[in-house]
Amino acid sequence: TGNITFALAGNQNSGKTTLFNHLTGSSQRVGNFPGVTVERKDGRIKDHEYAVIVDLPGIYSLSPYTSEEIITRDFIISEKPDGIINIVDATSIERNLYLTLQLLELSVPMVIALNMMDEMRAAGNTVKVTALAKELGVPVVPISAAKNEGIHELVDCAITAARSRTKPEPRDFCSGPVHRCIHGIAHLIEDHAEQLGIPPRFAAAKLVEGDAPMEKQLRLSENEKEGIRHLAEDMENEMDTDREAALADTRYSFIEGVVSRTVVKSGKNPGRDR
Ligand code: GDP
Ligand code: MG
Ligand code: K
Repeated sequence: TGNITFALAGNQNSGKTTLFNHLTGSSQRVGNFPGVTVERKDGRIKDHEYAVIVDLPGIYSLSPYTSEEIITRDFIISEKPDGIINIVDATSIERNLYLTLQLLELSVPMVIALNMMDEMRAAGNTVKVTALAKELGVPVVPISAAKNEGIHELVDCAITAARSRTKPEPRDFCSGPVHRCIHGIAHLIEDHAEQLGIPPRFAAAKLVEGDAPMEKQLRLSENEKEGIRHLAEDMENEMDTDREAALADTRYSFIEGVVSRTVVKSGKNPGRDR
């Protein structure tokens, strides 16, 4: 059967450390990611000693703005973990799903650990977990890291996804001009991206955002860069907004749709998001 490696990824304050401690108990090792002072912790999952989990830094996106964000995407792209456990704070679900959408595009088996369910319950709010999983194309396991609830189910689900190499079912997060732009660029850079093991759609979205490290990594020709510029400018003209805003708006409107169909708030205690 061999070893399995998981990456644990999520926003700051989503409960990542609390979950990591429950998963690994006392088997943690602390080091640094190569070349940077960002802490790297890994450990073996209790009762599943063949499964190693690496705690990635808390981040909000996979854009190259901070070394934490770059480390996370480089780790997933180059070390190719067998699975990602994406911890999501259910009480700030809109903001947390922004990272989730980008992680999904990395095409690695993934499970969402929907955390803080105790707080959701206390506020009288519920999440239609099965519907959420269907909308996102990956399993969702409700947990409360602080109360040690749902952890076994999460581990079983993550190991099953990793062993069966079940990748997220592709979902189209964008429509109209953004869709045309991303698909046009993905087509243009497909060969470069695939050679490097980077999913073309992920690379294309990053290029639309003007991601300089990604441009360099892909070793694009001047012609290709010109083609990308054209596609992005067409989109900007059609949308009457800049490329980064166009992409962020598209992601957030997808998320708003998903959340409106899957999160039921009682109205008593509307929580942090609203
Ligand atoms: P990190 O920044 O993602 O590593 O988050 P932490 O594990 O440090 O948790 C942030 C805060 O949320 C801490 O005060 C935790 O005790 C709390 N927390 C974590 N998980 C849960 C949970 O399931 N329910 C509740 N109510 N609080 C939680
Ligand atoms: Mg932490
Ligand atoms: K909290």
